[in-house]
Amino acid sequence: MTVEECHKMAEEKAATTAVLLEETRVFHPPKELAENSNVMQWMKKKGFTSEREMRAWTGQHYIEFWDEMAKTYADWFEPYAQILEWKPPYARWFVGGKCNVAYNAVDRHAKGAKKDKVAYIFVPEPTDQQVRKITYLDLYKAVNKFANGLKSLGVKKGDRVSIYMPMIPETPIAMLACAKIGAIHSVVFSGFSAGGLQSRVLDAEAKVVVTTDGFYRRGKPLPLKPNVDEAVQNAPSVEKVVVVKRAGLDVPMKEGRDIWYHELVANQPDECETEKMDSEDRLFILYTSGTTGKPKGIEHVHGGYCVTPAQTTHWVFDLKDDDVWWCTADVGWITGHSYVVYGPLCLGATSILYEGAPDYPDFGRWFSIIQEHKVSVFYTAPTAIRMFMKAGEQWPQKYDLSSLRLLGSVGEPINPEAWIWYRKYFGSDRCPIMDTWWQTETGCFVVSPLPITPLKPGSPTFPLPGFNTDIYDEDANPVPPGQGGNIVNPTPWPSMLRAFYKDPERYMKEYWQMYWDIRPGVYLAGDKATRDKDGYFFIQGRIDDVLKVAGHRISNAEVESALVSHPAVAEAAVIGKPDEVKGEVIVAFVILREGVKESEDLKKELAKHVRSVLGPVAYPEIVYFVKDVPKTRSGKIMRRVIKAKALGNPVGDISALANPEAVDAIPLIK
Ligand code: 6R9
Repeated sequence: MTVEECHKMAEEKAATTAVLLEETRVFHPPKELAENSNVMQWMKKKGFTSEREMRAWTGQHYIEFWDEMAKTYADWFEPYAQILEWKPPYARWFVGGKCNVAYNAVDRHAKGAKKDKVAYIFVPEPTDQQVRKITYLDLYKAVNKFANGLKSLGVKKGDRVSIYMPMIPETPIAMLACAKIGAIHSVVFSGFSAGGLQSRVLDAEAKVVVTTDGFYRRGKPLPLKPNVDEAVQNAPSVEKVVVVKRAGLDVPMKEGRDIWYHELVANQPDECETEKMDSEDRLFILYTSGTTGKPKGIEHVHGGYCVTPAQTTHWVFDLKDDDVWWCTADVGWITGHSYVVYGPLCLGATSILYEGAPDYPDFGRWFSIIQEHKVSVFYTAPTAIRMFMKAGEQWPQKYDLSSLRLLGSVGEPINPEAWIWYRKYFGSDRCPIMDTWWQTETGCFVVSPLPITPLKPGSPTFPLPGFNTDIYDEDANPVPPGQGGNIVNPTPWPSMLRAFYKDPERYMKEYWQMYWDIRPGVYLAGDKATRDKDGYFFIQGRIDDVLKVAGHRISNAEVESALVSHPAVAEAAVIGKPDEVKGEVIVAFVILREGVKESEDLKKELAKHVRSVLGPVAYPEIVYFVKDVPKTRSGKIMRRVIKAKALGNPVGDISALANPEAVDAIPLIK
């Protein structure tokens, strides 16, 4: 079948997942790759002859499985006394063990055979700037110097440090330095503006914020530090702001509070003792979007992070010693935490760290990096693939991509059309695609192929070893093939979230309440999915009001509250409109305050306002003025009904709404 035929076929298929379930194309991994894969070596050692049997056994014996993985992938200062203590909804793994993920990611390599191996190849955006190769020994020294610097500022074990930085080596260095001394990092994506940063700094009560003067985007140096100045104005916990000089911008430094990174580390020793952490000690907080406007601080721990990012990188992406790994995610999101920083470093791998956009100076940028640095395993998001599809296959065709052997996808469902294109033009119709389903909350891949799995386009295939991921109906029964239901994890795993920072009630309510009365301890992921007759998972999207815009997780409520913070706005409802490149774009329905005149300029102003409050990631592409929005009798905005009406789909029974007539006034969007 030609790609054009595939496109056409996929177009016809993309309409509903029901059609996806009829996917009959199966792509087998190259024999040699499967045979030599890391997972196959383990299976042989254990005597498993089939993948299905191995996945099932490791699910049933998950405690024994994770025990073996913890011993294989992590070094422990003191062994744990108990593998798991499970008191739903709280799990403690590797109880009594002492470890530190910075030791596993850096120290042990710098002191061993890998000390001169390159950990990061940093490719700066300005094409005239030199590529920087950072060895494990370089990384070790840099982390130690900054760890000592943080200590000199009074940062102690358990203190929170916010990191608001672009994709430069100092970002993982800052994270690892925190981990090393037992401080808890809270990375805030640099695409958030002052408002987004402020709410996260306030909630975390950060003692220190680490940032840069600016960063490069599409050839231009852009400022970042002013956002921090604005954000920390009313953040009494912040004692110091450390500024990395990156873009050569002239930024004001506040006497007594702000300090240059290079001055802070200049005279620090390059040795620093690694804190012996309890397995359950917090490693980081990462804020993510949920149903309400307030971002939730997901807490992760050292023990789990010493094990699963490395193990899943090793099994799913099959990293070998001579591989060059490139995960294009920003470190500000979970994918960057687990698969730019902790997973690959714990394995002692070589990774690309890239600062810029995929289309600058042109669409060949990523392909030229793959060619030049002989990237062998490449992991990105469907939105990037769709952008390249639109730009045309002439871009990948100009470059030698023969170094690639495995590809990956994450962040949202990958449509079969994009899957086929990715395989063909990145992967020469040869590289398997690992479509990994997971979340900020899970810390590592959960449903994903292995390099031995026969693939179906658009499916992340099966639960990984050590997981019992299932799809339940409302009564906690696994759904039959073809039927939709909730993705659940009925058993715990080492890198699961431990809590919401300072909000135990919400932790219980959002993830565990759903099945609590039937079976306590079933984790509700918040995604709908279905399985085909062969058991392949197909993800259908979120069950809650969470958007994925170009792979970035944003809640409808966050954007709505940003809109309502504008003096002209009385109320707002936000929905996601399907978009061929970004997956979804944000559409806002705004009710203006009495006396405010509607105008095109005001629409633009409101969109800009959201950008300044939350950041460019939350920019509404379309703004409509409406007189009313449909609500339940208890006053909850019915986004689902608005979306159905706006997209021209059936709205269902709306008779129980407080104001069914508001539905008629919702315009049909193009
Ligand atoms: C890793 C990450 C989590 C949500 C998740 C789901 C969606 C992620 C996916 C996918 C379909 C995949 N998602 N990977 N949907 N196929 N391979 O993206 O974490 O930002 O927390 O988002 O993303 O809806 O619930 P996070």
